[in-house]
Amino acid sequence: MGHSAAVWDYRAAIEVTRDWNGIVQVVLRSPQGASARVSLHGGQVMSWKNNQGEELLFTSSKAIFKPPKSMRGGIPICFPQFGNLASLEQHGFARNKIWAVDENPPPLHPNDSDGKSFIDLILRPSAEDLKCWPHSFEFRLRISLTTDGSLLLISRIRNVDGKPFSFSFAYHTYLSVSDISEVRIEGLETLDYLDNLCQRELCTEQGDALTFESEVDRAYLCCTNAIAVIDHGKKRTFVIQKEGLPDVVVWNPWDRKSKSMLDFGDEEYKQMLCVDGAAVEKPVLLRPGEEWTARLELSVVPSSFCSDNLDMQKTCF
Ligand code: TA6
Repeated sequence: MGHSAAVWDYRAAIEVTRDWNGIVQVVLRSPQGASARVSLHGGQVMSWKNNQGEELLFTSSKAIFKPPKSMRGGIPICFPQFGNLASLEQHGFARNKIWAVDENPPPLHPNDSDGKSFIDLILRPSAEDLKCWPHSFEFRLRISLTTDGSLLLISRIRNVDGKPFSFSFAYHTYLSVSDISEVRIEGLETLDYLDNLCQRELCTEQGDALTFESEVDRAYLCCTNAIAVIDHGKKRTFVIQKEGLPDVVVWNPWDRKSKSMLDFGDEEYKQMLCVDGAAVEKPVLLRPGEEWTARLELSVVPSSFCSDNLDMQKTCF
């Protein structure tokens, strides 16, 4: 369990519980009252609340909390593939496995620990996993809550096999919004994207902020390392900052697809938007011994914030 000596007793900031399936959940708390709940099922963030106890992530009222299926909501980890492009299950197996607490993780930068309550998890392939994806890996995931209530996810995936392997990846992030008609995304303007509703056809985003009037399922390519999801209805903006993740997947199922999902309410598309830090266009290649790191920081600021405040460096060259 992660903690660091400080005025705020991080040991008290971490609570271990079990869900109704007996699976361990860890609750991280910040000094001002924010919290994050993580399940060892899938290494999935189930909840992220601000200092006022407001839930910031979407969870379907029809979510199925029974392994191996991942809960519809929170932040499922999509690895070793995003999508259903190969023999693996949709979005890979990592989100359907029971992870373990990593008692002795290789050190991260002191900034990744100082002033944060965090938990370190690890996933290694089972014999069953190796049958369907014959590559030995260690996937270390650190989930942190900063003193100001931001949520930080750091994935470190190491090839511990004797041969190279490639994978795709996404932090499949279900944001809770007031109403999808009140939401716009800034920071994706003019970028190319693969349209999953048109056989991954390559398209180009127009010049204005992205708004929503129908189903959207797109992978934006070579994105800036920060984008803003502005929710006019709640007068708040999600700021998504990422490193090592060149792409951003944006998904809203809208009405027809919502009705086709058993673990999703017919009208729930109005209250959610998936904006995923991802590496999906170009698979990540790891040679034996190499490690890949992907960081995602989610924070919430008052809605006066806009993309002018974003650091708009591109993540692809
Ligand atoms: O976000 C893109 C996407 O691949 C959509 O096509 C949709 O399938 C969504 O992920 C949810 O996937 P899931 O396997 O969690 O139902």
